[in-house]
Amino acid sequence: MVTTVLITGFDPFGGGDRNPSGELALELAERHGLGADARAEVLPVVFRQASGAMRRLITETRPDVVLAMGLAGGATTLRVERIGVNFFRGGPDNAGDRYDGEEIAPGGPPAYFSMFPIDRLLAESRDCGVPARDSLSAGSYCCNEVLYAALHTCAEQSIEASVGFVHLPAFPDMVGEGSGPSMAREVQFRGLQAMLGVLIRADETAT
Ligand code: PCA
Repeated sequence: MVTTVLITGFDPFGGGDRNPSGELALELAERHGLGADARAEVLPVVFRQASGAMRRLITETRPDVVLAMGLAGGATTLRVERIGVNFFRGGPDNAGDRYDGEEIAPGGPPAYFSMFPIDRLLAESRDCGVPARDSLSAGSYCCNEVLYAALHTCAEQSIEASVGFVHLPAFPDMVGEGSGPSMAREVQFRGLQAMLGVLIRADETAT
C-alpha cells in the first residue's frame, strides 16, 4: 500500500513576504523522491481558518502521515514540536484580528502529544548534516493551532495517521546581513526529506 502524506505550510504573515514552510511544502510534495503519494497545501495565517482547512484536508485525504510546517523567525535549526495545546493567543493574524486566549476546539482535551518518532527524526536530519532539535510546544499561534487541530481531528475520527509539526528557520534572503539566523532552502529541504523518509518507512512497516 502506498503511503499517503499530507504536507502543509503557511502563507507569509506579520508583514513578511515569504514563508519557507509554504514554499517547502509544495517543493517536498513535488520532488520528495520517496515513493509516497504526497499532497501539499498552503494554509492561511488566520485563526479558525487554519484549523478549519487542516480538518477538511484530513477528512478528505485520510492521510497516513501529516507533516505540518511553519516559520519560526529566529530559529537556528529545524525544530520538531512535541505538543499541541488547546489555546490560541496572538495576532494580528492575516485577517487583522488579535486574540487573547481562545480554545481551538471548545471543550476539547487540553493538549495532545505529536505522534512523530521525534528522536529518530532528529537523528536522521543530523546524520545528513542538517541541525535539528526538539521543542516542547509549538507556541500559541496558528502553527500550534494546526498541530492541535490535526491531532484532534485524527483522534475524533479514529484516523490512524502519524501527525506532527516542524518549525523552520527563515531563508537567508529574509534576514538582513548579520541581523538574524537563517538556513538555506536546500539545507532545509534535505533535512525535511530525511525526516519524511523516516515517517514513510515507519508507515510501511506498520501496515
Ligand atoms: N508561523 C506562525 C504561524 C504561521 C507560521 O508560519 C507560528 O509559528 O505560529
